[in-house]
Amino acid sequence: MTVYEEIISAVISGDADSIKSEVNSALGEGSEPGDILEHGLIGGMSIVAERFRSGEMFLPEVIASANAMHGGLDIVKPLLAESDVEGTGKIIIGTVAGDIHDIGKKIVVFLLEGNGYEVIDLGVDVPDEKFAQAVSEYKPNVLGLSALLTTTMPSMGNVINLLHEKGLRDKVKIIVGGASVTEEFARSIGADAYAVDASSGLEWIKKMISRL
Ligand code: B1M
Repeated sequence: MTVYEEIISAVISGDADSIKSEVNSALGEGSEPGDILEHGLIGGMSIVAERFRSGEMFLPEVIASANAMHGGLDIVKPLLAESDVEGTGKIIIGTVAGDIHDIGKKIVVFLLEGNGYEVIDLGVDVPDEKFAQAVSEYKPNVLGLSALLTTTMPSMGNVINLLHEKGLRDKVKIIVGGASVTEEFARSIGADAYAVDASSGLEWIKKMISRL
C-alpha cells in the first residue's frame, strides 16, 4: 500500500493512533502536507461519506473516523500554514445555524490559512445575527457559509437577507459550500460564489479578493 492508502485505511477504520503515525511517516518520507491532506485525509473521509450514504457504515463509525481524521489535520495544519504563503485578505467562515458539520469547513480553513489568508472561524451552529455582527466588526473581504443539511441551507439565505437589511451586503463577497448546496441554490439566494470542494473554494476566494 502507498502511504496515502495507509492514511485512507486508518481514516476509514477510525484509528486515531495509526492516522497520526501514518501522517508522520508520510511527512518523514517527504510527502507534501497538501498532498497528505488531499490524497490521504480527504480521500479517506470521502470514502467514509460514500459508505455512510450507501448504508455500509453507521453513525458511530463515522464519528470515530471524523475524530480520528482531526488528529491528522492537527499535524498537517501548522505545516500548511508555513508553506507557500501568498494570499492577503480576511475571510470569516462558519457553519450555519442548526448545523454542526465542520469537517469540510475545517479543510477550507486549512487551505485558506495555508495560502496566507487571515481566517476567523466562527465555528458551527452559528446564529445568523452572529455572522452579521462579525461582518460589521471585522470587515472581511469574504464571508464563507457552510451547510450540509437540506434543513439548514435556508439559513444561508437568511444570513444574506440580514446583511442586506443591515446595509452590509455590498461590503463583503459571499461564498457558500457543503454537500447539499448546489450552484443553482447559491444563485437563488444571491451568493457571489459556490464551491463544490475546498480547492475550488480557495480558487474562488483568490479570484474574488483579487478583483476587489
Ligand atoms: Co451528518 N449528515 N448528520 N454527520 N453527515 C450528512 C450531511 C448526510 C448527507 C448523511 C446522509 O444521510 N446521507 C445527512 C444530510 C441529509 C440532508 O440533509 N440532505 C446527514 C444527517 C441527516 C445528519 C444528522 C441529522 C443525523 C442524525 O442525527 N440523525 C445529524 C445532524 C447534526 C446537525 O448538524 N444538527 C448528523 C450528524 C453527523 C455527525 C456529527 C455524526 C458527523 C459530523 C461530524 C463533524 O462534522 N464534526 C456527520 C457526518 C460526518 C456526515 C457525513 C457522513 C460526512 C460529512 C463530511 O464530513 N464529509 C455526511 C454524508 C455526506 O456528506 N455524503 C453527512 C467529508 C467532508 C470533507 O466533505 O463536508 O461535503 P464536506 O465538505 C467538502 C465540500 O462540501 C466543500 O469542501 C469540503 C472539502 O472538499 N465545502 C465547502 C464544505 N463547506 C464549504 C464551504 C465553502 C466552500 C466549500 O465555502 C465557505
